Amino acid sequence: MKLTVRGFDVFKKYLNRAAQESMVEDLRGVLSEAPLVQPVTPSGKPMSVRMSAAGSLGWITDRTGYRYADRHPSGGSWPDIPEDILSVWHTVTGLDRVPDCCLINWYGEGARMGLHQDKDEGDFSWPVVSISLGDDALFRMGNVTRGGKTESIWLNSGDVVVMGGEARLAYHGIDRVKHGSSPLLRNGGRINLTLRVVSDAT
Ligand code: MD3
Ligand code: FE
Repeated sequence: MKLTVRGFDVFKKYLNRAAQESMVEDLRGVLSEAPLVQPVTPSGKPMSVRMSAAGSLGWITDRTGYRYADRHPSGGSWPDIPEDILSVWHTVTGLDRVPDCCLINWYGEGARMGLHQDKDEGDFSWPVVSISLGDDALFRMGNVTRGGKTESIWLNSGDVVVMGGEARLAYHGIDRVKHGSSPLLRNGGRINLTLRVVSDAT
């Protein structure tokens, strides 16, 4: 089932339970090579979300700023993006181009992500694809400028969202996660994957 909310295409339950489980298995492999880290914003504030990445680039933040980097903060290169994740990207976007980054956001109890825009990529004409796994999350969508009315929807395990066109630069965030609402991850929590084209180079 696909619905469109403010230019965001939401595919409810795009992945069935078996597909979600095998994706989580693949991610365990990725995270054993590139462990989750608790990022710190340039202001020195630790984020409540823990992060890692797969692909040629990962998004990182520390005291010196936000950026895409070709290495994990501990120095190793990022693992490849698993095939089943790439396949979701190609199918929902219809693009041949491979994403540069699969950012992995992990939400434990109480984690959230404030309203922000994603502006560290080189070309905003490429869409961003999000895959939700695990606990239910309240996703808030705003406007391309700060302020104004926002709209919220629940994202459940297996949902896929495509942000393209106008929606690509809209403010968005995660207000809360219902800890323990999904049986997918043994100890609860939520994983969100975002697939992005970062560099313009072809
Ligand atoms: C709208 N992640 O990693 S996914 C992020 O659930 C991020 O972890 C949230 O925002 C999460 O930057 C929301 C949905 C999403 C992802 C990227 C977007 C919405 C977006 C990029 C542009 C516009
Ligand atoms: Fe974002």
